[in-house]
Amino acid sequence: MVFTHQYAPGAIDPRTYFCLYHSRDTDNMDINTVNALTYEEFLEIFGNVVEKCPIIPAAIWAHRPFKSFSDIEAQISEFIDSLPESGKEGILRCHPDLSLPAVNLTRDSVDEQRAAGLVSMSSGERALLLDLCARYRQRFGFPFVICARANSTETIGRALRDRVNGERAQERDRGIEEVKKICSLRMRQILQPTAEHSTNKL
Ligand code: 2AL
Repeated sequence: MVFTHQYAPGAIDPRTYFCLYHSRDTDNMDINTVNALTYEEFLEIFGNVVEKCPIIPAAIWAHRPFKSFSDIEAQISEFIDSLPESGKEGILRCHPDLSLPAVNLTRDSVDEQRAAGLVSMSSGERALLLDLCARYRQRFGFPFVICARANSTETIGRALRDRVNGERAQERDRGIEEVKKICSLRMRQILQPTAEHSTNKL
């Protein structure tokens, strides 16, 4: 099975396929198309809206027909909230550190980290960021997660310096809220793939 973060070289991004072949004029029209997708197609398109967690869209598939894209987001959010603490921490662990440039990142992560300006940091700034990320991971047992597209290198650095001294339960909750923001923006990327998905170069 092919998920959104595992394209073969040269293969068409399933989201591009989706928007090329289906109308996206209104939420309602789109949602009808989504509801008509097979399970495999749905997973291809939505499989990475939560980083490396295709089990989440696989689980909410049972709730079709969806009323809207917001409904899909709400179902995802509800599913995540229903997980025990270990499940929520597991979701956080599926996220890579903010470590661009790095190998083995999904295309979504690369785009997000690049959008936050992480690729243009000086080596000194990068070393500082990596050190803080390592300290955070060491303290909590899961990575520091923040919605990169909603931040800059400055705000990420500030949040890391603040959160690295936080409490575990609070950090788990903060991280999960950021996961939901990332998910929401990935959903929008699916609707408007021309915005950034046409330029997937570092
Ligand atoms: C990420 C990531 O890969 N994309 C994003 O917005 N945040 N990772 C992270 N550790 O926060």
